[in-house]
Amino acid sequence: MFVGSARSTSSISKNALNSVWTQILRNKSSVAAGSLKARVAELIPEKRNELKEIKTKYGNKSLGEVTVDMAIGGMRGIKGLLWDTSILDADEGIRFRGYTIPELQEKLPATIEGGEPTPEAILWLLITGEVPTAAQARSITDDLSSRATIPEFVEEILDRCPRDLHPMSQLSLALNALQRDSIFAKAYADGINKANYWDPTYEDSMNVIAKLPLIAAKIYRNVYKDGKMGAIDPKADYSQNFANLLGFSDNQGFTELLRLYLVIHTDHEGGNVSAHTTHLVGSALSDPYLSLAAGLNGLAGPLHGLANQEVLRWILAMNEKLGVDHPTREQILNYCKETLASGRVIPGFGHAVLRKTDPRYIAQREFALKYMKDDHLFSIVSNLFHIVPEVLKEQGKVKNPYPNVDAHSGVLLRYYGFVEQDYYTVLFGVSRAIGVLSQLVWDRALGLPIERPKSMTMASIRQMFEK
Ligand code: HAX
Repeated sequence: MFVGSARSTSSISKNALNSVWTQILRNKSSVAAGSLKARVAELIPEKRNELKEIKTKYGNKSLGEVTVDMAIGGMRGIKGLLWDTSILDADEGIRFRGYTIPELQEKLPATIEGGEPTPEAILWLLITGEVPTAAQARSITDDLSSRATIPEFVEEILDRCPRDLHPMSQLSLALNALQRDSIFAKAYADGINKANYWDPTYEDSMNVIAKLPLIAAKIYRNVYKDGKMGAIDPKADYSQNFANLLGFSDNQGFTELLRLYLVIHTDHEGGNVSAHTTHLVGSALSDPYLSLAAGLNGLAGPLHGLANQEVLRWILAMNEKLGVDHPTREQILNYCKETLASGRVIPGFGHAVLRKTDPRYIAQREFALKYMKDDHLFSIVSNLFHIVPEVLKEQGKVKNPYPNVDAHSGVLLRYYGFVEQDYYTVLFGVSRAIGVLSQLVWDRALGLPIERPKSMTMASIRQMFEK
């Protein structure tokens, strides 16, 4: 019945598998053999067993000490979350289900020969841990296309938004409104058995991912263009459709950039603000629409995803101030120092976990070297790559002086005529949904509990140590 069932059912009981399958049928979901959903159903008993085994074997072992500094300092370094879709190493950077970005570029199916992998392919990988075949990736394209509609009232809400309401606020608003159609919320109200939570979570998550390009493009067209938007082309891939809806249908360079962009921004383990917030809100059994909207509100902060708009704004402000397109090394150095002296951060640099240049930055730099090496803004980004770390190191307090993902994306988008920087975090949000919702499906499949860490007062900390 399932693709690859002989391999993956060997270590799990047939009864467990049958029970998940029966639950799906009872739930009246239509699950095509070989589909992503069928594969998830097949993997669930295995993963539930694995978690049970980890709890039995290691449940009472310590993952590390928690110091007062860690508790006060934004919980930096505390290992307190289960997150399976990706993991971040301070020096090496991100691995998505075990794969680095260059490995993804080599292994995941692409739309064009030798081109960037597709978000559909990484969605399959993030959910199953398995590299999809081209046909499996294509099945995701088809599935997402078939789900890509938005209700008229959501369009109307967006049409009524003032143009100066930030695109991220509009995205959050639209997601909250779309929540009316949450299958999870309805199933919960109807008394769904907790063993089945993953099924409507999966359905909602796929619906959200499918609808996001429509919402995002509607926001873009309303705020910056004439409000009119094309339709989904069922033959085109997710990124091509998104590019079409935005109004960039003839811009193949932009579409290819979008594929890279949508893949590398999906996931960055569980502790970052957008991922952790989605997981936290989801842990209260808020449905995927509400959980993701909360996560995206966190992404909209300037120390997180909004940094991508801030970087370009900061670079353009430098050029304007100096009245040049090609600032000298000396001029850039002074501008960085002025930024720091005015009590602001240099956007796009630094990271809470990474201690080396972000591989997501490197992937974008390589894209720029391939397609736009003579662009004047790219040359500024290249200069900043060398100059900013010197300045930050000199300051002495920054733990990671190197560029992060947001230092590069703006100039790439701008090169292809996508110049509206206040919108850039929306693109990040569309991509981030793919990662955090993949994990949310597993949160529900594994029955992870409501999150509730312990907080302390200053008095209680004193009491602990001054007794
Ligand atoms: N410019 C100036 N100062 C910086 C800095 C930067 N780029 N990065 C860190 N610092 C400062 C911190 O503000 C902090 O100062 P105080 O002690 O005065 O509070 C000090 O250096 C130590 O900070 P840290 O431990 O090195 O860094 P944090 O883990 O506290 O913060 C941040 C990590 C990413 C928030 C930080 O590096 C920063 O503000 N960077 C600029 C904004 C940015 O690019 N954000 C995007 C990050 C990646 C991401 O999430 N993308 O979505």
